[in-house]
Amino acid sequence: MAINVDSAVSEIGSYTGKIVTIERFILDQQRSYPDATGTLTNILYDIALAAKIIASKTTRAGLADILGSAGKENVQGEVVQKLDEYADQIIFKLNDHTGRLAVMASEEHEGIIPIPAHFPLGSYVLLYDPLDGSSNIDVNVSIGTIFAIYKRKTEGGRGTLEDCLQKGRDLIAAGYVIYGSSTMLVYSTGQGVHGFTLDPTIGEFFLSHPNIRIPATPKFYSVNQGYEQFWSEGVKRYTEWLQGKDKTAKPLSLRYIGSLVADFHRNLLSGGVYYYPADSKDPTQTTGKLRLVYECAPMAFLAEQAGGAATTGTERILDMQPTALHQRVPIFVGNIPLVTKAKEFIREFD
Ligand code: AHM
Ligand code: MG
Repeated sequence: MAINVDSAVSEIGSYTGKIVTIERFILDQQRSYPDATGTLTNILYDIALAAKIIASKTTRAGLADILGSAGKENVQGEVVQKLDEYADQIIFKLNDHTGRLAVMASEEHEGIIPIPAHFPLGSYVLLYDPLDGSSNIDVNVSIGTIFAIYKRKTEGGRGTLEDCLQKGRDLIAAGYVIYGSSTMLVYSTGQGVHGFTLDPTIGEFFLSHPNIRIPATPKFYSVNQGYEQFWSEGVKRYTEWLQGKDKTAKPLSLRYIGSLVADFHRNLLSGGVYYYPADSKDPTQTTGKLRLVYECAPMAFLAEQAGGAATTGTERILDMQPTALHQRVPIFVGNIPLVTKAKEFIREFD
């Protein structure tokens, strides 16, 4: 039987008539760096493979006997879901023995994760949030994996905490996987942001969203407005401005999933701002909820690469020097004018 190549190509989302798998794309990008050794390329492949394995598990979560809490709490005192542990282990196991990494750190572990002594060491550092938005797992809402890759700073021996606590502006690559109505991997190595959609029937990621730019006209603002009473005056007034209450700007629609990857992804493609501000809801934790190294820095890197911005309200996220692995910071991320406005309100009222 003759295969209609043209229709096969358009079906899998080629943008130039070429079939562009994630492998081909990453290799093409690598070729533009004559000194590249291929190590980063291979780390990205391993993450893509982890994404496929995690996707196959998450889409069957309701069927397999894996749904629900594992009955433990993580270092932040949150209930750990079984799928979190699974995703955490998959990413670790695919990367521990390759000789590409000096050290890893995961949102699910209190300290750094050393490379086991019997495996070789490499020069890169991998930080990851294996399954972000995990409270959404048992209600079938989109969740995601976030990753950040740095070059090690220390020389020789095993990687250290210092290697993991680097400024976001020194990221070599960052990205996320969204497990939604389809599975997508979105990443940047500092040459724009590119999105790949998984064809589950053949288990391959294809380039579907080359060179993503945040649309100039934003549509959405995304925040947990249930916590408004705990916000500062600046954040309250900023939110009213987003709602168009002062009549100087058109109102934006509110969309909030409660899953950072999904909220960020929607705003990346549609334009808008996501924020998780500092609040006074928990007096012991007044710096916002999201973690700098696992969540905010990689998303800030992607936002800037897509023509957007990210701030704590007073400081560019990518300029922040992390002081602890699980440090939390406020974040406002999205279209530059919306992020700038957040800083203005905070400067004036807080
Ligand atoms: P997690 O990493 O423990 O899943 O928590 C992070 C999640 C984000 O995905 C999401 O944006 C936020 O927590 C939602 O928090 P809230 O329920 O307070 O709005
Ligand atoms: Mg998270």
